[in-house]
Amino acid sequence: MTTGTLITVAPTGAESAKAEVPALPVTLDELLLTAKECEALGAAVIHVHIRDDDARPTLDQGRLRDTVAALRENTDLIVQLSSGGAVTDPESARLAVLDAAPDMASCTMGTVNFGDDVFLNRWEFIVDLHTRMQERGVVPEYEIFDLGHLTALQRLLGKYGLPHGGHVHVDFVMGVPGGMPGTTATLVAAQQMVRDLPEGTTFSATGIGRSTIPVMLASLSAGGHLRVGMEDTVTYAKGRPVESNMQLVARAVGFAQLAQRPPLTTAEARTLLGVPAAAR
Ligand code: KMH
Ligand code: ZN
Repeated sequence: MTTGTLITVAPTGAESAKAEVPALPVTLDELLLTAKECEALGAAVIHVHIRDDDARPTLDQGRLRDTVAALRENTDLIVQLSSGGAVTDPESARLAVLDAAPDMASCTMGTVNFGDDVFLNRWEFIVDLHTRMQERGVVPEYEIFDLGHLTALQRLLGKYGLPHGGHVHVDFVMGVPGGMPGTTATLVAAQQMVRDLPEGTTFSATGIGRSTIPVMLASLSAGGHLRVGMEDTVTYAKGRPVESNMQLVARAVGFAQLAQRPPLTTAEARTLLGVPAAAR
């Protein structure tokens, strides 16, 4: 593979508590600072979950719109809103995320046990999300927590057609307790299954917790791209909490450069993913 590396930063997530992880960006100001610094380091996409005034996960429409606008104003990053939210969010609020008109949104391809919880993604809900994104010109990133989710994606695309922009991009979220493990063998199995998807399909990978580094190395060597951030890991090394999202992006950039697959610019990432240039 000669292509560069698409680096996505997922800075916040919905699972960690600010009280336990003080470095987590939860306010709009904290998010913007993180976004600007991660872009300067080499990130091209930001996967966004937002929090309320009490730092709890929210899908509040006004906040989502303000966040999209502020990220567009202050960065050239591709803005990808999470439609996954928190495990407690209702389907209606998750679909309404699209009303904030992001460049991209996540679309999880099936239900998965999520630690002690269940991350519910019914087939009809997935179809709704996919077809609404097609209608509104939002580019999906298909989140794959288990190998069967790739089979579901093949079925979705066969029945309902390609996403907006025509390019298919998936993200392997590996190492969730209840999903596929964050191992090289599993990443290779997932990569093999990507071959059954439309030609040119690209993949990123992220490993939760201690699978972060093995998954990053496996993905780079398999021609995949990277997602990193405090949504996925809050430990940098054994006994060392992550200091910032920038620390994780900087490490990913270093690995990508060592692999001679340097970070894609935001413009290159837009071309790869079929996301139109930002309207400024
Ligand atoms: N917070 C998880 C329950 C996504 O962003 O689309 C779901 C998640 C996936 O993070
Ligand atoms: Zn997420």
